[in-house]
Amino acid sequence: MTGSLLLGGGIAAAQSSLPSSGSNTAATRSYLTDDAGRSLILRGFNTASSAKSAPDGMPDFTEADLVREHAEMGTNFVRFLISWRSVEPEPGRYDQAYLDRVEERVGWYAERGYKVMLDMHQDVYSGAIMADDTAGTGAGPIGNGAPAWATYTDGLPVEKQDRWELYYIQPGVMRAFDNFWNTTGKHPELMEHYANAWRAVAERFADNDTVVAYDLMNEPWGGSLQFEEFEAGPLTDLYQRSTNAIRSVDQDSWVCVAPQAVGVNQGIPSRLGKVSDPRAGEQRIAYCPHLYPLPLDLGDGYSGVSKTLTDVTMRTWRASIEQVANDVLGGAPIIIGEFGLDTTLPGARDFLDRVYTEAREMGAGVSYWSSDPGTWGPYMPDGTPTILVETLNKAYPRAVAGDPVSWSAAADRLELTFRPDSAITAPTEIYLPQSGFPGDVDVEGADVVEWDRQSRLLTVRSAATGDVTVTVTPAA
Ligand code: IDC
Repeated sequence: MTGSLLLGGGIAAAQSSLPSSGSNTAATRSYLTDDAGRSLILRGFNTASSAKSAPDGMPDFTEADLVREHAEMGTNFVRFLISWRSVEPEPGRYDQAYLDRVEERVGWYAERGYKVMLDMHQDVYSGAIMADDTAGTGAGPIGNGAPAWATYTDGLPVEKQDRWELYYIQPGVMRAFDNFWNTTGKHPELMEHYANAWRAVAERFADNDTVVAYDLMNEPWGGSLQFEEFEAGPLTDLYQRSTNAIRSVDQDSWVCVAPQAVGVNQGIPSRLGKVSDPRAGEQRIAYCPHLYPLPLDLGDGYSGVSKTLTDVTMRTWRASIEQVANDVLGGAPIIIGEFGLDTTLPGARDFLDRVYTEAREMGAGVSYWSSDPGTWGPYMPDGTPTILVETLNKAYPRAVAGDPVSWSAAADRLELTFRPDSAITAPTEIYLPQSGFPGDVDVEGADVVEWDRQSRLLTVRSAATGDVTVTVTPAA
């Protein structure tokens, strides 16, 4: 069942409907920019799944946890989970105390130079939907996201399932989505509420330089509408309305759109429509898809047949993602909003390296799913690190004062080629981990502004007019 729902025929479908050249998509790379105009290379986590059903909507993640993450992995980015049920607990009433709590967490990130993307998360529509408890097993809420007042299952059944994803095709859940997208014609108000909830969030963070992006909806699901009917229809419509609502209060933050999750997360091409940004100046729409190759999600490792299938997924996924970012969204920057796996699976390290390599080549930001303790995360519940900590703690350029052309990193070497922009006065920032860069560093190709061994941040400047290549190695 899972296989046929998520992928059956998916790989073949993806290959047959890909643009045959595929190569027109590789050239354009664009980046979110900070207030100084620098291109941002974003690396971080989703924080956190624990927020989904917490009464106060906050993740089980302390400032001390952030201090540790920052020190041990050098992240500069977070996809921070928020939810519609917390923003708008009653129709038209926006909970400012909830937004205060979000803002407090954003402050922790701000203090350490991070950028934040707020993710309006949902899984299986809403925590207000319960699995039918006919077996008397105490079946509880099955998902999270929408407030109870916006949840209309019309009394249709929701039977208990073994995997959370399978709830998506239960009749009651399908109907809740059909009502949200107004496919039933009975609830035109729900999408309007959703867009207005975004306006309330954007109003709060419009002047906050740390919040750079709004991820409009986690893993959209169309109910009885699928693929083109859904993506080019109500999904694009919701994105446009939410973008317009955000722009009525916030001109500068990026708006992130994502495709239908099922199928597209596994490599099938998306049919999302164009979302236009009404702001003056350049468009600030970003594309934020997820990557979950099916074999890994089902618990196979990255080896043998599973690796072969995963590699096929990776190729079709990347081509599909770049095609939408470039051809549909007009050269939108890409952030991989989620990818993740059980780090104890065979080949997990290879898969992690593979994804970060792809992301680097694509010029894409990455938020790993997730920082929650456990075998998928960086730390176990008792605080012991998993392989993630070491695997993610690599050198990377964080903010580039010009156009990044390419970069690469090894344990004790960072190379960045970029075209300096003389209008940007802030320096280029490069993160260098303690492991490979314990002492002084040699820098070629640019002038060092500062090497701060405490924050592990190297800042450099170049007045060149063409491409420059900066090479950083530990001092001999
Ligand atoms: C998962 C959590 C799991 C929870 C489930 C449903 O890890 O504990 O029971 O959500 O809320 C996604 C989703 C993301 C998932 C993640 C891993 O966006 O919410 O978290 N995932 O399954 N899409 C594909 C994978």
